[in-house]
Amino acid sequence: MSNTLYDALFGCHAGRDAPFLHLADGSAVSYDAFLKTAARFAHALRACGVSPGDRIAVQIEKSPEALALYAAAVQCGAIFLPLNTGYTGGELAYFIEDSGARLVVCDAGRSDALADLARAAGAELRTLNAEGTGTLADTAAGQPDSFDTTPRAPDDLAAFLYTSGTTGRSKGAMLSHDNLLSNARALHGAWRWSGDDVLLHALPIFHTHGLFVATNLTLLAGGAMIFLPRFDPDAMIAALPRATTMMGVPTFYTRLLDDPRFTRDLTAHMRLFISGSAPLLAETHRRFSDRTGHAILERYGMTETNMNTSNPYDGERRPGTVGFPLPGVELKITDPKTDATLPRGEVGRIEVRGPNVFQGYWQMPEKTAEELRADGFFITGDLGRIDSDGYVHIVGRDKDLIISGGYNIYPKEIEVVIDDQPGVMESAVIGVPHPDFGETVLALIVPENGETPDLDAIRAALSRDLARFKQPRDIFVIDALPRNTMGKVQKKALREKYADTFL
Ligand code: MCA
Ligand code: AMP
Repeated sequence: MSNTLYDALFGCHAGRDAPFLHLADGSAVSYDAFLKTAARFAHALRACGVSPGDRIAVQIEKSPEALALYAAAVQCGAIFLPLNTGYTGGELAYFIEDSGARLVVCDAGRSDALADLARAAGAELRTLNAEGTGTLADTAAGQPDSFDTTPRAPDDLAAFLYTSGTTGRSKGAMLSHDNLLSNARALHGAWRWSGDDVLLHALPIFHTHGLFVATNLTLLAGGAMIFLPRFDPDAMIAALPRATTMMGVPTFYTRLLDDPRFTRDLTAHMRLFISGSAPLLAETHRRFSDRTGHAILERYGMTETNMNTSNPYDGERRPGTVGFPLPGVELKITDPKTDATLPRGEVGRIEVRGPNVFQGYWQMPEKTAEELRADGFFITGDLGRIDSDGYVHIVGRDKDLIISGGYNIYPKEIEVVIDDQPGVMESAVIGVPHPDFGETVLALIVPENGETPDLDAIRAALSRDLARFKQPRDIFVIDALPRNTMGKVQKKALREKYADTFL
């Protein structure tokens, strides 16, 4: 039997000398070398006690070895669980425990902090550093460079990606081999990816965008990536002449446009620029076209579904829209009250169905049933409409979500920490426009009667408990939160009132 994802993305490149990764120091990693590293890691995973179906929770810096660990997990039938490098110990504890991870892989700098946590959860702990060193690499070093690929069917699970929820409790989205492969295939055709493409890759590899959209697509097409550790304008400008394509969140594009070195000449040879993970302002789209002559291709996806829609490769890439459903993906707009499908032009809930839609939330059947209908349609939590030409517009969100620089933040998680502080009666956390991050986090606090909350202490508590990107950019103390007749906090009114705070 075959291994659905491994065979299509990795195994097919065995023995190929062509470059897969171009690194910042000018060196390259060939497909063959990459697959041999992956095979050694697959043996190392087995040596750590990882069996097919086990979860591997991974919080490590971006590196070729980190990517090889993903390949190794797929090859030995394990479930890969990548985690944001910014998460604190408290945040990690939940993911490790909830997923029942068999193995935790972290940077050596964090292993002391995570040792007790891993032990308590019954998981093994190994390290893998940005330079490719660490205890997992040590175990891998002596292993054979080929591995008997573990058979995996299309419906077997390949990855868990945690997404935060409105209640503040993260949910593990279960993605199957076929969820990932079918989506890579859809994008391959839609974006005309080829073995000649060289993708400028500066995204983190712990999310769908950098790991699945960018990497799986490159692997499927047999192309290469310029693999930068993070977004850095100097490195981007230096690498662009060797790239044919680039993917990024809108912040990448606004930052590049702010750089006078980012010119028409520098980008003239490029085949395609793609944006996603957050709304790309129509104004940014137009500024980009004016500067470079390229129309950014905007697409729309989610952790639970991979990519759903894309502007066309040929034809008009319409600013402010996310284009058409990808091949194999059905999309409809429904009435939130009646669930009925709405006609073109009307705003409602965006629902999607297709082979890309996940298998449910890990050990949360009720949550799964709330969002994934029995007929296979997934309620995205986004609000949108389809225009008369069929382009999908995202007009807002049905979920209380903030997207800052492409990272998702659920206000509840922050409100819970703030509400726990002395002197605080209640709080509301909202997203407001920000010139660099698109949206940023603002906290509004109502004090207990006659009290003056200590804002420094609140900031300290937030930075202890939550990743930096979730921490409010500012905190305001106000008299009361606006509420509707049902007593519900009117966040829309707050968002309007504070909209100009950072502009
Ligand atoms: C870093 N910081 C942030 C963010 N990133 N704060 C808020 N939002 C962020 N996104 C913190 C840093 O820790 C730092 O804290 C301070 O803000 C300023 O850092 P800066 O140097 O400006 O940031 P950066 O390191 O340059 O990072 C910004 C970034 C990065 C390049 C936009 O966040 C990024 O790569 N974002 C991509 C996220 C992504 O891949 N999303 C895809 C999710 P301090 O000042 O304390 O040092 S997948 C998805 O959404 C779906 C499926 C989809 O459709 O793709
Ligand atoms: P995540 O939970 O990280 O998977 O983020 C998914 C959410 O990001 C979607 O539900 C949308 O709200 C948002 N998103 C992704 N791509 C776009 C886009 N092109 N335009 C607007 N919102 C987007």
